[in-house]
Amino acid sequence: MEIIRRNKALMAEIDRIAEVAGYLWTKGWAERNGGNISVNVTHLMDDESKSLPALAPTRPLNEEVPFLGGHFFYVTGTGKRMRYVAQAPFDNGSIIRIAPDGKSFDIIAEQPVGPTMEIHSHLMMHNYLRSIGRETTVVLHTHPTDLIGFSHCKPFLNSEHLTRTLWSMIPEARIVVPKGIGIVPYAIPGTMELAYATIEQLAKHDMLLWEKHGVLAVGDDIIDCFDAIDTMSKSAQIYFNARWAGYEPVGMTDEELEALVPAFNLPRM
Ligand code: 2HA
Ligand code: ZN
Repeated sequence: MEIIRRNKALMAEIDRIAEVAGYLWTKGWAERNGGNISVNVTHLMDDESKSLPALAPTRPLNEEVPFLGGHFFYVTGTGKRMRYVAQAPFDNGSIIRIAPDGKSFDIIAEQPVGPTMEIHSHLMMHNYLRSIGRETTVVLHTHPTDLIGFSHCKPFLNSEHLTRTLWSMIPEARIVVPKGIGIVPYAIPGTMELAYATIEQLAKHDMLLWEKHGVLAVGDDIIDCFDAIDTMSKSAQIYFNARWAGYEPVGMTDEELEALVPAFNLPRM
């Protein structure tokens, strides 16, 4: 569709989403159709792209998203594989337009690819973040093996303990994820129960561990969201490698961790 392809700013963002989808696959975080991405692209839509006709019947939303009325999102498709999103983002995802009343959406480009099963929860997250005045554009969900591993160990199903452990493996972890990682108790994928529990945690954290399922990151930039998860995954690998080698890693001390706050002007959790 020419109208979309002519929009250079939008296509540049689609390219960055495809780049990250490729990383998710090569990292081993995206088995089969694991994971999903939604990005608010409203600021990148020109008048022509905004008024594209619907490609499929209007779909109702489970929950109203009044703060997203008239917004546009690129969303990965239901059942689609990240490795193919990387190659062909418009065969494996689509752009949707939220109705002005925030009660339904239309798929407008480029093909009628139905959005991820997590669309209702993604939109509720975007809506919640806007409702508290944040301009967050990205919700990235993926299945990093090492971080999911922590959620199978009871003591780590505690946000403070898990955050402290991951932060203390390398200084970058606290610098890149200053609000730490929140825990969302297990709930069936795609359900509103999972969506509500997720929103509760987004009040405090920009990265969440979905128990026995995956990780979710929100932010203003898709590459930054990937980098945040990648950094925490690196910490997880250092921790597990030490345990496999037979020792408990020493970890950075409280003083060492604390000194990062003024040095990098970090917000407190
Ligand atoms: O899209 O990862 O959480 C497949 C999933 C569901
Ligand atoms: Zn998932």
